[in-house]
This record gives sequence, structure tokens and C-alpha cells, in this order.
Amino acid sequence: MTKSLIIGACGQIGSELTLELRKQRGTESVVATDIREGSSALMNSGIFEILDVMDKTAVINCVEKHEITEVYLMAAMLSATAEKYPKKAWDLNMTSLSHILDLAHDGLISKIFWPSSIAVFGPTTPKKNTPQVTIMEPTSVYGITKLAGERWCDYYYHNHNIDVRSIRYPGLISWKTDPGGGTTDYAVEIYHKALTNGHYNCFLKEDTELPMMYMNDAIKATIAIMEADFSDITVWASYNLGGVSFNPQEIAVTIQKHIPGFSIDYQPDFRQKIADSWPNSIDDQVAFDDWGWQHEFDLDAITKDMLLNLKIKKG
Ligand code: AKB
Repeated sequence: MTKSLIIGACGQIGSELTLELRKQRGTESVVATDIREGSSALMNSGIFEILDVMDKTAVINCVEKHEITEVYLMAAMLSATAEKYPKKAWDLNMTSLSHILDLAHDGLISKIFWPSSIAVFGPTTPKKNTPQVTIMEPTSVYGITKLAGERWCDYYYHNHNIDVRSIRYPGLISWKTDPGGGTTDYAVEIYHKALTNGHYNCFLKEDTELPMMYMNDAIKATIAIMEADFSDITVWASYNLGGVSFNPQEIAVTIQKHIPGFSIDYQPDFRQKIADSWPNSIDDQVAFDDWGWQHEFDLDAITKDMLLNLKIKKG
């Protein structure tokens, strides 16, 4: 039986992934862990343990105690925070991956999911429809950790036959759990502020186009790649994943269809430089060819669903 360990289960992706895997595979088959407690919905939905991924012995003990067969390593420091704490970001993002790859190498687990990001690309990468294989010269600390991580995943597959699967997530939009410390977080904050203040001060310029994805699609992709036949996987670094591409002005226009008085100002800060180094859109044909990936939510559908659910959540 597959028994999954989610590390970073209280984060933006981890929380929804935990709940969806429990729904699909049964509560007992998913052990949720994080360095801190999360929402009551998550904590009450099955086994939850406090676990620091930097403590390798604790991770091994947890894996052995629960007879874990696969690990989803969702703990990471994102782009904006990583620029403030470069050494810490390198340490957390690389050491955590190294611990989990070692577990597989030592035969304790048989499969790993590790998230990469569009941050692996840089200013010299083609910006439009960025191909799967292209120039990768990231200039953000976070991007450097993700590119190094991809090379480690590829290395462990080719040299030790480790089944480690990965996706380059675009910016993720969700209403259940807030993101934290990312450059694409504006695309979540804007919905909250639209509902509470009718106004948003955006930290990116109006025409900053970035690849984005609704969380429903991101969770679907994560489960799909992990369930794909081993023989269908041809990329052992990380798969490009496209979603929708838009800029802050375009998202504001879709919000105004639902909240006509909504207004937006632009006050770019240090995150603008990070965003400017990333692609505008992503070519994910290889993920489609290998494991049938296709996104569902476009910008209008995202805005409708976000506003509806946030309204209910905020009461
Ligand atoms: C971030 O903005 O840092 C993340 C990402 C694109 O990986 N959302």
C-alpha cells in the first residue's frame, strides 16, 4: 500500500495536497507534517505531526514509524523571503532535498515528489513560451536553489535509479491557504484586498506578465505526475507546467467585472526585479505528451471561483 508523507503540509500547496490525497486514497494513507501547526481543517483531517525537515534523524524516525513509501517535500523558502535570507534559503532548500534523496538512496522510501519553479529560468531565457530545455541562468537565490535541486534530482535518477518526480510550478492562486514569501503572491492578495478594501497597492508593475495557475490545477498535476507510469516519465529534472499568463492590470479588469468599484495602484518594490527575470509564459508540451497534462482554469474562471469562495470564507 502507498503511504505518503507530506513535509510542509501547512503551506499553500501542502495543505490542499494533503486534503485531496486523503479524499482520494483514504485518511490513513497520508501523514501530514510541518514545523508548525496549520488550519483546523488540516489538523483534524488525519495524522499530523510536528516535524523539522532539517532534523534528518527525526525525518527517518517518522518515515519508519509510519511505514512511509513516498514523500512529498513541500517545505521551502520562496523567492521574496529568500532574497532577504540567502544563506538560510540555500540551507533549507538544499538540505531538505538532500535528506529526502538520502532516504530513497538508503531504501527507506521508493518515490519522491519535489517541487521546482519557473524561478529556475532567468533573464537570458526566452520569455515567451519558454521551452522545456533552454537557457537557465537564474538570478534569484530561490531560482538558484531550485535549479541546483533539479540537477540533484536528475543526478539521483541517473546514478542511483531514484524515482524522484518534479514540476516547475508557476505562481499559484488559492483561497484556502495563503502563500508566503513569494513574488507571485500579489495574485492572491489582490482578491483579498478587493473584497475587504475595494483597492489594492500592487508591488509589481501593471504590465508584469507571469505564468500562473489555479491551485485546483496544480494539485491535479501533482497527483497526476506521481501516478504516471514510471515508463512514461522522460524528464527527471523537472517538467515545465503552463497555466494562464497575465499581468496585474489584466487580473484587475477581471475583478472589476464582479466588483465594479475596485481600483489598483502600482508601487513596485524589490520583487519587481525577481519578476522581471522570469518568463511570461511556459510551453508545457512535454508534460502533455508524457503524462497527459492539461490545465482547466483560465483567468475568468479563477477570478470567479476566488471571489466566490473568499466571500464565503470571510463571512
Ligand atoms: C514565488 O513567487 O516565489 C513562487 C514561485 C513562482 O515559485 N510562487
